Formats: sequence, structure tokens, C-alpha cells
Amino acid sequence: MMKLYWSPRSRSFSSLWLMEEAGQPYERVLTDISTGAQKTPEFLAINPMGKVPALKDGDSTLAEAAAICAYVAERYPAAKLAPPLGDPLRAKYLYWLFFAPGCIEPAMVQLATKIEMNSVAAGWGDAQRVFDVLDAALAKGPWILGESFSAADIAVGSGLNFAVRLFKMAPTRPSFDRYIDRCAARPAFQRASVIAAG
Ligand SMILES: N[C@@H](CCC(=O)N[C@@H](CS)C(=O)NCC(=O)O)C(=O)O
Repeated sequence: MMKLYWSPRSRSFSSLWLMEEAGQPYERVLTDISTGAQKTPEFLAINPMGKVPALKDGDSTLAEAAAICAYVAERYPAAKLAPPLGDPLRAKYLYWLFFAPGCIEPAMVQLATKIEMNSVAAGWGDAQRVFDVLDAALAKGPWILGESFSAADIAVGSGLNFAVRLFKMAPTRPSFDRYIDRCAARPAFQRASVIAAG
């Protein structure tokens, strides 16, 4: 059984949501970052970055929320959390899966810290560009790939929920509100929210 290392009220939320969507039994291993549990040698052997979420599957270990999305979607194909190999939608799936940590995350940090960057050199451009691109992509919906929900929605939806709804780092927009509401209506999201609250 997979083991998910998580901490309340943290980025672990996306992995909790993912595991709840996957619908397979998993073990939750509380790794409370407020107690320093992420700095023990046992945990650092799983994620040398000392950050949650992290996942153990047999002898395999990994971390980084988006990588966990990709891994679990592949391990449990019946859950249909990723377009299968060869499906043309896979291009956009990978794009959004990488966009979440590559663009949404740094945009959030930039908004929170107000650090000025050269937008040509910064890989995510700037927060305005990131949120404009997301706005256009979510204008139609219902999901980031169109009709089918996927693990990319878990990566993007968790990031947007944090940035615009929970921490109000960026002003919301009608497309974001509709999308976050749709994500939040999913039973797996709701179960994960209860768990993540600690
Ligand atoms: N890049 C990581 C970020 C994970 C992360 O920053 N986790 C925070 C909690 S939200 C953490 O574990 N912090 C504990 C620490 O740095 O000591 C991911 O996407 O999973």
C-alpha cells in the first residue's frame, strides 16, 4: 500500500486530494512540519529536501506534489487521472502538470514576497502573465483539459485555490471562481479538505 507523508494545512493537500480521487487504499503518515518531523533522518531518506508531501510505494520514494500527481495517475490507470499514452490530450496534460510548479508556484511566491524580477529572465514571466494565461485556459472549462478531469486539475486547482481563495494573494476572476467551485464540489476534494485541516 502506498504511504503518503503529509502535514496539516500545507501543500500536502494536493496529494491528499489526489489519493482520494485515485480511490485506492493508502496509508497517511502524519509528518507534522510544525514539530520538525520533516527533519528526521527517516524522513530525509524519503525526501532529502525535508518537505511534504512525499510518497513511498514499496521501495520507491518520491516527492514534489506534481511528480506525485504524475506517478499516482500512472500507477492507477483505472482512475483515469491522466490521458493514456498516445492520446493527443497528453500534450496539454503534461503542459499543465508542469505549469503548476513551474509557473503558478513561483508566481505565488513572488506575490507573497513582492520581489521584483526581470520577467524575460524569470521562467514564469510574472504573476500577471501566469494568471492571464490561466484565465484564458479556464474560460471554457469545465476542466483544464476541457471535458475530462485529470491530475493536472489537482495540480492547477490546488495552486489556484491557495493563491486566490485561501491566501488571497491574487485577485480572483470569474473563471477562477467557477473552476475552484467545481474542484471544491468534488467529494475527493472535500474529504481531502477535512483531512488536511488536521
Ligand atoms: N516543491 C514542493 C514544495 C513542498 C513544500 O514547500 N512543503 C512545505 C509545506 S507547504 C514544507 O514541507 N515545509 C517544511 C520545511 O521546509 O521545513 C512541492 O511542490 O511539493
